[in-house]
Amino acid sequence: MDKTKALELVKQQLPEKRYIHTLGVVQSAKELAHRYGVDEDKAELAAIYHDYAKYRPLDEMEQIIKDDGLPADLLTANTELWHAPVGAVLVRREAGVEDEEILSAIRYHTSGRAQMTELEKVIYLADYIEPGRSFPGVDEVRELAARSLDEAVMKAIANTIAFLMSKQQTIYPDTFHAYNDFAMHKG
Ligand code: DGI
Ligand code: FE
Ligand code: FE
Ligand code: FE
Repeated sequence: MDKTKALELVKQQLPEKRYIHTLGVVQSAKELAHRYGVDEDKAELAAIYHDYAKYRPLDEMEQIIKDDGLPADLLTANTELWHAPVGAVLVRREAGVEDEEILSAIRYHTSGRAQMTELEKVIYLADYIEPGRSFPGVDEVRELAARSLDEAVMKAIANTIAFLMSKQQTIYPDTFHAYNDFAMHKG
């Protein structure tokens, strides 16, 4: 799959500002992949496609969750989570991506999960620290990202949980599972 074609496909799916965010995620993902010895071509493709489904109508995404055997608990979770697992389905179906490592990086880029692969960590983190992001705490995670992939992802997940709790939003179990996994294994 060549990257120019992938970018064209994604550009058709996204408004300008989300496409610019995607280009930022691509840049950060390539840098992180290089630094941490992750396949840079896979990181680039996963980054290009990570928000592919972000602007699909909710009723279409709900149907895909039901029809394609995605976890049923997504249906009662925050709908902001849906574009990640639905994106993995649609990137396979519409863009012909068959690489399971790339698809799982797309699938878990919003929630994280326990036992994240190195590619999943790179995409999760790149999405959080790409140059266009400016929320509180992002610079601290950028600094951590220069030293430790695990510490940076753990902080990003902790910040996300704290932010969601401050707004009294629900937190998807996989997000807690990701946090606990890093907290249990940190060195
Ligand atoms: O798609 P992006 O905006 O680039 O970023 P994203 O996919 O990481 O996150 C999308 C939204 O999902 C963001 O507003 C925060 C929210 N989110 C992330 N993890 C959880 C979550 N929402 C809930 N309810 N639970 C989570 O665990
Ligand atoms: Fe390189
Ligand atoms: Fe996303
Ligand atoms: Fe994103």
